[in-house]
Amino acid sequence: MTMAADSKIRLHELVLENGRSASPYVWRIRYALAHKGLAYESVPLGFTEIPKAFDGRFKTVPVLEMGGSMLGESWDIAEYLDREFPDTPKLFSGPAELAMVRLFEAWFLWEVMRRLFGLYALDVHNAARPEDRGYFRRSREARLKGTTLEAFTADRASRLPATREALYPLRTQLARFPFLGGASPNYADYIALGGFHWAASVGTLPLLARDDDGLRAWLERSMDLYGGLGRDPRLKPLFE
Ligand SMILES: N[C@@H](CCC(=O)N[C@@H](CS)C(=O)NCC(=O)O)C(=O)O
Repeated sequence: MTMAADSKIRLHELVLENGRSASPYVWRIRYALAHKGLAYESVPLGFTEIPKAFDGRFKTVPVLEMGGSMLGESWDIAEYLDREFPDTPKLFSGPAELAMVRLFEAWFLWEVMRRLFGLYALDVHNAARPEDRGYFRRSREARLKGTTLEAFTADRASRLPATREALYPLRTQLARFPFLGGASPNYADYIALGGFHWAASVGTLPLLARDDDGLRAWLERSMDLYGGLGRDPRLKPLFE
């Protein structure tokens, strides 16, 4: 598509020491932009660069920049993209789909992302740019009421069975449909994929069992989407 120079899209992202974009929320928007066929320029930031980059206006990424304006919060960005580019494939066919995907997100955050943090909190620290590690440790250990990242994750392997079990609803859905969204991927797929991208970007403990065929087939299919957008030799194995 052609766009006026000032309507060029920039996506502010969070990168690790190896340069890989790792935020599950940024990945949602990477997939949302690909779904809509929108080209963009990536602006890589480390944890400690985020507050400075926006004069304190945004504390988290993704931040979408377009036509001189900035927008934070992945949900706001997704809805904005559907509004602003009505002639491109829709992320949400209507308010009912949007509401159901929000329910999916609430479930995924509570049941899956929380558990992934329990597995990978120290791995994120170790994979972050060296200059960001102190901030990451301080901010996350404060959330853990002073428990160190090392103590928090020391017994992490014992949490794998419950984490794998928490993914059961995904397997049920994927036994019926090729994607969580049905015949083709929707924003629920991008939310879940974001979580797996995060785990695979940092995780030194494989998340999934070797025989998890349902999730494996979906992940293969999903990583291939949009010209293999998710494929990256820097990814760590998700399967043991
Ligand atoms: N509700 C926000 C959450 C975004 C978020 O938490 N981003 C994280 C990266 S995964 C971040 O930018 N963290 C910065 C920090 O921890 O200082 C959204 O949906 O966009």
